[in-house]
Amino acid sequence: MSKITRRKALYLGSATLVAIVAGKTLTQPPTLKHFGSKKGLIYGSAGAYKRLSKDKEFARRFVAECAMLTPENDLKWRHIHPQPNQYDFSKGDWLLKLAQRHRLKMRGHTLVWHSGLPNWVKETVNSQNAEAILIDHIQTVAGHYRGKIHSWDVVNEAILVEDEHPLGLRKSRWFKWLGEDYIELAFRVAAEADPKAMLFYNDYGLDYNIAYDRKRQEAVLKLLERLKAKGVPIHGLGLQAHLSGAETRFNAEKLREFLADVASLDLKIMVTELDVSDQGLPYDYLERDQRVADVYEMYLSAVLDEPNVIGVVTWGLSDRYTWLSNFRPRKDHEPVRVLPLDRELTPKLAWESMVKVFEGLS
Ligand code: 9MR
Repeated sequence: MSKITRRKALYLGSATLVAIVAGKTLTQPPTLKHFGSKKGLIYGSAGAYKRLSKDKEFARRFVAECAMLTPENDLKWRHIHPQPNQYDFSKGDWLLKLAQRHRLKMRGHTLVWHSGLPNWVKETVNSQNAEAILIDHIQTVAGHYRGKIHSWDVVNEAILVEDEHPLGLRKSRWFKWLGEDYIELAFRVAAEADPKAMLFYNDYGLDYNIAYDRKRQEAVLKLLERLKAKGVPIHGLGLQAHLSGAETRFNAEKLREFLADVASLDLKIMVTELDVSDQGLPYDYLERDQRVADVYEMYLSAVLDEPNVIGVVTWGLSDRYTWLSNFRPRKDHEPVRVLPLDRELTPKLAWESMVKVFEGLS
């Protein structure tokens, strides 16, 4: 089959599925936003200013398909706080306007992270000034977007079991400067700066039934328990869910147990950065797309069983723009096929799998 014919076959597949699930009652365009909202879920994607502002076709599709936008990079320290006394909200504001114009909710990503720091932080921050600098950053950034953000990833990736801290904490710069308390501090300052935003702890490596992820789950759960016990204003856990099409060690029941433990702390849950790497999968792209789609379906059908899950955000919408092109490229140098839409913005089997799960058909 030629590439074009195969693409048409996929597209027709999607159209047929939509017709089946929608019957004659389809009054909205068949988008992930539409099918998500029927299940009471927010569907969204990460998007970067440098893509959404330049690629009009992509931006149009983005706002049609998504009910939520997570700025992929533009709110990170390096971008928004490039110099000690200089904040740059221009790109974040542009994304917020786009979101507001098309009624998308906006996530905030992220206020405290070991990565994405500008050089001045690495060069000038120390144990003496770290607290004041962190507070100023959170007050200024969360304050700037006060009332406009659905949920902030207040602290991102604070667990790293390899660092051998007894509680599994990452020995990041913030940890070295301020100890574990930097986490609690960040949530308290964010809550004051934007009392309406939901405040999330966000992390990766919580998905599979492997020793590494189990240890990470345990450390995250203990961290959440400590925060709740201290009355820290935290409202949810973000599961990044950077999955792998070649990884088979998945156990839906065990994942659900973890999510139920999180939910029992009175926390909401969101899938915040979902994608499925196709590294190690066959070249043939019907087969490849099927394997990737199966992982979307397997993962989401397990996660969405948990009633406290409120939304699903993919880390990009179309294979045209994904960090996995650089981070997990294929050995055969073929473009990666890891997101719901292909590079031409045509729905792939992964898109269909998401619809199936949203429709309760899986
Ligand atoms: O996708 C993001 C990529 O464009 C950036 O270069 C990178 C560094 O800032 O961050 C990527 O997004 C990460 C997210 O912020 C946190 N979780 C892991 C994501 C993928 O690395």
